[in-house]
Amino acid sequence: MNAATKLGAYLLGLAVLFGGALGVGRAAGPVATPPGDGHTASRATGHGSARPAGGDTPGGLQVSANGYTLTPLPVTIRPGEAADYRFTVTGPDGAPVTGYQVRHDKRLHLIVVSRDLGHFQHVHPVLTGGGVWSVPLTLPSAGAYRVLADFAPTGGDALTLGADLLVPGGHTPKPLPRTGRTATVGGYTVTLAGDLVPGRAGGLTLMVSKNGRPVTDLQPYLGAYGHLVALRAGDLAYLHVHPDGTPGDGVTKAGPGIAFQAEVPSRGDYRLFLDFRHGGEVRTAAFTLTAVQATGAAPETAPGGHGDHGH
Ligand SMILES: [Cu+2]
Repeated sequence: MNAATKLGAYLLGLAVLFGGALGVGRAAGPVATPPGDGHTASRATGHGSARPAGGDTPGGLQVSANGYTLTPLPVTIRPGEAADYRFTVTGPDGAPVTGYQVRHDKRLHLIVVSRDLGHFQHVHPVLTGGGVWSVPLTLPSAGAYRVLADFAPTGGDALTLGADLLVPGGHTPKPLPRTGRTATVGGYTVTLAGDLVPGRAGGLTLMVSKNGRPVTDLQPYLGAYGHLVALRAGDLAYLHVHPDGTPGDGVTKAGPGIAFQAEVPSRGDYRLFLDFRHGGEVRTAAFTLTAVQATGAAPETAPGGHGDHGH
């Protein structure tokens, strides 16, 4: 192969790669949901009481589930430049869905995350005519991203569908940040207490402080004092976590602790993103946490990996 031929083959390869990715949403029709095997304890909790998409399959892994398909509209996103990201959700009848339930203050929650889990955005697209969702999106760098749409059609169950989003250009993936229980963001320090135990709902509490003082006047955001998203490292399975209590219920305090119930389907590393609002601004604190088998459960080898797994 001479240089020109090689270059041509390379470009053709790129075209196939990117063309294929853009075509995924359109090409994928409704897929049959495989029956759950009844013993994988993956109760990924969505907003509300919904079961995850695809029975016991965690949410976010499929572009199509239960007859609903996430279809991104073609767009080329350049690093650092705002783009209008648009998509539809088609229903079992093949038409774009226009009726959605409001959950956590919104009809649809969109998570955009880089495949290496280094970049995270939680945005709320607006529903324009014809069932087309639209959101301005700026991504910092080239690479592979995952878009996760969390919604419940009117009269239907909540589900989370996921699609790839590829930003052309050179890209150096970063390793998963080390496990840890303290995160800092914008002058705030957030510490995490509690464990992720596969197959068992467990409490996680995130304590927010600023300049060494506990924050006790958190502001409600999306119907809670915090919004926690957990994504499994390796496949970005989406585990939306329930907040414990709601602002104004007479029991739930506005900080410094924000409590959640989380259940993960398997051992391994998860990246947790906490959105909280204070001083009129929403900030995101991120943690890497390893889900470990409960003491006394069937013995399993501790997962290998990076960072400190200690607690
Ligand atoms: Cu949201």
